[in-house]
Amino acid sequence: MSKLIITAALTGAEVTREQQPNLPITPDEIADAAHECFLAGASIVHVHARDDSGKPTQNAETYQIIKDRIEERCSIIFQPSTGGAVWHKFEERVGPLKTNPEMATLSTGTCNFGKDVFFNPLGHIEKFASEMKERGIKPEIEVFERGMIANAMRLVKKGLLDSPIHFDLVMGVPGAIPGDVRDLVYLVCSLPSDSTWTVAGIGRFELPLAVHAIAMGGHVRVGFEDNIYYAKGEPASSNAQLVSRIARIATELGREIATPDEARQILGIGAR
Ligand code: KMH
Ligand code: ZN
Repeated sequence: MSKLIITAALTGAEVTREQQPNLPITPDEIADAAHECFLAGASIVHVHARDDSGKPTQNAETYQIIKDRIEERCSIIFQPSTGGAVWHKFEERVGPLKTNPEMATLSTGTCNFGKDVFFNPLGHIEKFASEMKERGIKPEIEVFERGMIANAMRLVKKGLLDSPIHFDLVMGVPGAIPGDVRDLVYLVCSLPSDSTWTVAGIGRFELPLAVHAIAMGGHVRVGFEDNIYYAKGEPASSNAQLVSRIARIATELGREIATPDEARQILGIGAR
């Protein structure tokens, strides 16, 4: 089994300071949180930017500032979101790709997202994929439903995505695939055999799915984007607290933690 890649999803587009007082919002807060998570064992940081008022933004300059500040602090892999918020337009969502990150997310299908719809028609998906391919950015395919795996494989057939593919199985979003262990097994059994995968369990699904992924040879994403609690009714004190717990459990289970360079190697990202 390879070493474990832990991704810290620090901020997201949906969580507010009212819900989680320790949510990192400004570029310095995000960079400090990324550094803390790096020290706790994370090798990838998944980033959503916010503007000065705390509203989600896909502005390229804001992402560039965050990327620079993270790079000043540590070598963690910077993975901005192209998903943004459900109300961001396609033209806005490509913004962070202009920073030429090592990785970026790419959602390969439309799904319900709470009361909203996360809109990803095939034409948009192909444009994101070709932009990432041109810039040499490794996509992380965000899977909210089984059909999104099939759509990723269509991108491979069209020459817009290289194998092996790295997937993030986002599970437990209200309106999309649930977060039960049988759903995880179903998705993992549906992946091309040479894939790498991580799981992002939403809310109460975060911890049980993470533990199963560690045992199954997958990787793990945690952080305030997905879950703001450490335990039922107990808000987490920081993103790093959630990362530390995963590192501790993995170590107990005999799974070593990957450094950012080891994660680059596992994911086939050229060292820069
Ligand atoms: N905020 C969600 C609507 C991604 O980062 O690529 C989409 C999302 C996926 O978070
Ligand atoms: Zn995200």
